[in-house]
Amino acid sequence: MIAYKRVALLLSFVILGCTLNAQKAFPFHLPKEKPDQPLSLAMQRNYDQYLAPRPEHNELYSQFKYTELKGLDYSNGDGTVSRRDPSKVIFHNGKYYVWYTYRHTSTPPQGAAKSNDTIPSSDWDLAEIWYATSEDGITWEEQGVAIKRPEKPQVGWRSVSTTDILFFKGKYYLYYQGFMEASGKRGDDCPVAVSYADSPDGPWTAHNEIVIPNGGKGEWDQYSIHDPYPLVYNDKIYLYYKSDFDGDPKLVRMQGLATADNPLGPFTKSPLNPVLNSGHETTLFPFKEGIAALVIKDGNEHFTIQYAPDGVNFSIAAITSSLMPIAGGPYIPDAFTNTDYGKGITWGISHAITAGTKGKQYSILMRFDCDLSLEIDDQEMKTHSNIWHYKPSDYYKLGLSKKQQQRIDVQNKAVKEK
Ligand code: AAL
Repeated sequence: MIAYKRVALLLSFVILGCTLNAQKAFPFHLPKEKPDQPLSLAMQRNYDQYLAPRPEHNELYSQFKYTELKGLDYSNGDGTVSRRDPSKVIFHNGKYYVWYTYRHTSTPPQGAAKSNDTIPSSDWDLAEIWYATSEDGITWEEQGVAIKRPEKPQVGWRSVSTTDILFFKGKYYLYYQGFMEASGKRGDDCPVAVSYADSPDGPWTAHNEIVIPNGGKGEWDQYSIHDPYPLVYNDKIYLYYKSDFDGDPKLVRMQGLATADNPLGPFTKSPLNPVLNSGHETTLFPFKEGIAALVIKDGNEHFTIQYAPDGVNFSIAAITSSLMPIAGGPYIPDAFTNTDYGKGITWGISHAITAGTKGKQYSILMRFDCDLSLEIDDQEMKTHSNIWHYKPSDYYKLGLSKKQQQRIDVQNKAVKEK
């Protein structure tokens, strides 16, 4: 009998041992590597999807800080001068260069119905591509026009906007949206055109041909090819772009990829397009062996930082808690070097389209700083919990609409009558 009890006791210890071992609790000190134990989906993701288990060590996590630019005049905010959709920043001959949509019109935007040859329909209608240079990235000297609107019926005769720069085999290329009618008349419909030059100061020669055509009938990008964004990657030009589609009733924005061996094309669109299911203006940069993307304001994955080891298949690599740069044009030292190990970014130029007041809409350029770089470790940019200290007034700014208040009144009435 005693022997039987001893065996039973021993057995129960063995079983207890096994279960305790199988169920050992997650350790207090967060393991740097994925621990070899059963993990919840969230904890598997924390090790498999993000570049480090803590944001502080995640090279693709960062705060964004903003600085007002000096040197650019906005005509006392009367809405007749606007600068928006900046390109990537390049460094040449001791100076930084940035290109952008420049609108100087007799009136602020008046909408498609009121637009004509001199009255703009939108903030990027009747626009040109201008550029500015800077010694420090904060004080900028406007140099003037780079791309004028070509004669009708050339692509872009109505407006040229939303440009980005490529340096390839000793030549400079500016890609831009070329409008053949006032934006908003049908949609924000346009293809992409390109101009080239031997120097970032021009003169620029228009290619006068569409290089990124709209998609075929019924395709996601049949109407708009926006925010052309070229990088040199895998010995090719990787040009990312945004399109607006669905429109049932609200537009969906996603991003696609087109690649080419020659900057003037032909470009081949990826059969997997769209390659980003969210975002608006395009902002991407080489990172490690792949491509990283700032995915802003639209879609299920808005306001995330994403990474594709192959430049095509993106996943969320970080979720940032601060205001991400809108239409960010970063300074990317290895944007055009065909690097096989991208170093990342620390600053750039972005825009705010909310600079004006009602009926006087205009946009301004601003500087953003961050630490999405393998070459610096700015832990101030890596903090995450302390920036949520909004004032009550910040919350109340996001107040309920009349319609929402009425719904709540109905709900309250229904609860009382139950
Ligand atoms: C921007 C960009 C494109 C659109 C319009 C001007 O945010 O996506 O450039 O056409 O809005």
